[in-house]
Amino acid sequence: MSEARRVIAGLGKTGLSYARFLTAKNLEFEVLEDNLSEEQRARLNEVKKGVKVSSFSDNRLEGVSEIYLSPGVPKLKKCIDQAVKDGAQILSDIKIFFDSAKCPVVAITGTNGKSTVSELVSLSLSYHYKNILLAGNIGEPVLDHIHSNLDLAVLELSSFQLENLYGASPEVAVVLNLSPDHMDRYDDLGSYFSTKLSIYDNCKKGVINRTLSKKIKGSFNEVATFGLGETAGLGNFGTVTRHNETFLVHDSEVLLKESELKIKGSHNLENALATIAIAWLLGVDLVSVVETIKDFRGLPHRGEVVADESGVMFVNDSKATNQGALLASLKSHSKNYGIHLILGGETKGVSFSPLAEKIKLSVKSVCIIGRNPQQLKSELSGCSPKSFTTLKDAVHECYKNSKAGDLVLLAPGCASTDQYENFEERGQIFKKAVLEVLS
Ligand code: UMA
Ligand code: ADP
Repeated sequence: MSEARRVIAGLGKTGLSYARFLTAKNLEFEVLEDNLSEEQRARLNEVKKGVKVSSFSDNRLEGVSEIYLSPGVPKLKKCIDQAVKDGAQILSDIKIFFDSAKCPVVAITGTNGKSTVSELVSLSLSYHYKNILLAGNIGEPVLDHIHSNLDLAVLELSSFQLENLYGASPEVAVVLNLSPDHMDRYDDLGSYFSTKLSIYDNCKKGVINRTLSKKIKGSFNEVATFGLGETAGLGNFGTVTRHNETFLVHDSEVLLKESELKIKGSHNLENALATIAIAWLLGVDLVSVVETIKDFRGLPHRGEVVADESGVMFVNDSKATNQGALLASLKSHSKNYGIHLILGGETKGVSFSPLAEKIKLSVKSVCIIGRNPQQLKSELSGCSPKSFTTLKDAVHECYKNSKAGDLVLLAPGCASTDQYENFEERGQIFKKAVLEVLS
């Protein structure tokens, strides 16, 4: 009998983790990759020599029985879709992980705040669980940890990863929030939102953002809710403001003051509340969780203060890769600063027209970056934007126009992949440019 024909679709981080996984099992495979770089070939060779690599268009996938899909490769891509119709099975790293996990899994999704909450959950539960895995969309492929002896897995899951979950059952699941993103992948907002919400389909315990409760139809063994504003009842986490001080509360019990948090902005209050709600559903004593949240300084490239010189502040929010994150960033800074905003990049099929008025009211000036500035220039024409080919030039322009009390803010509202390897590279280039203008 001939051996099953397996292909790995996409040779990024996930693809290489599939290669390691299959090689460890002594199974043969081929790779589909449209942009094979020398580095990718070398990294594949380190795992296994002589593997056949072809582009998606060159390969008709005849007789393929298993497709190990990377999240960035849509399963509706023509050759994949045809192979599935011909009987191939799609496998995903996240599903394989769920099927073999012996520990509880906390699954975290949402348009924004996933990495922040995933990091906070794994940090704050470390007093209670010895071996915690933090992996998934945060940048760590899950398959590399499949044989680890884990007490808890915290998985950040993108909508792309949720597309192929097929009945996986997290102990606790949360959709932090929903706003437009990835319209280059989904037919409409409804399909993007329902993919995100599918995280609740088979979960045991659900953490629910109260503003989304009408959209959520799952039945759970246990539920906790979170959101800004007053709330009552066990398992409900919210905020109360008295005499200009905001408190994070569980039912009527005060947990901490907003001023005790190092991460700023109302979006981070929501992130803190979601983290505490997850910990509560896991039955963990909340005191150490709250202490960890108070100490947390935030992840790099998320509202990161780069410099505060001669009264002008520079903030790197390169991870604000969609409009929801851009708005959160503006909201947390516009009361206290005159903002010079740098935005732009890969718009992922989302129009900026609905944001034009809000941006205009929140900022002093707008600089557009990115390979194709025309769309943004026209949709944001009311904000009189200037466009720049390099981020460095945009930083120079913003600084030139700043005075004490102003803020130069990189919050692109777009993906970085039109000009950079990833959001980290864009953030590093911003930080370098800031140091240059200040030197
Ligand atoms: N490729 C093709 N043809 C295609 C599409 C892709 O050949 O039609 C190839 C690319 O040339 C590339 C490879 O596929 O070599 C990339 O695969 P991938 O996009 O799935 O990327 P990975 O490196 O495997 O990273 C993925 C996630 N990327 C995406 O979902 C786009 C990473 O999330 C994640 O950290 C990693 O798996 C580990 O789980 C990044 C991301 O941008 C941070 N996520 C999106 C987001 O957060 O908005 C969803
Ligand atoms: P994700 O992993 O979902 O991209 P991150 O925690 O990396 O989320 O944050 C990305 C950006 O989203 C941040 O730079 C910030 O501007 C914004 N953000 C973080 N948390 C929230 C939230 N709860 N609601 C809206 N925006 C948020």
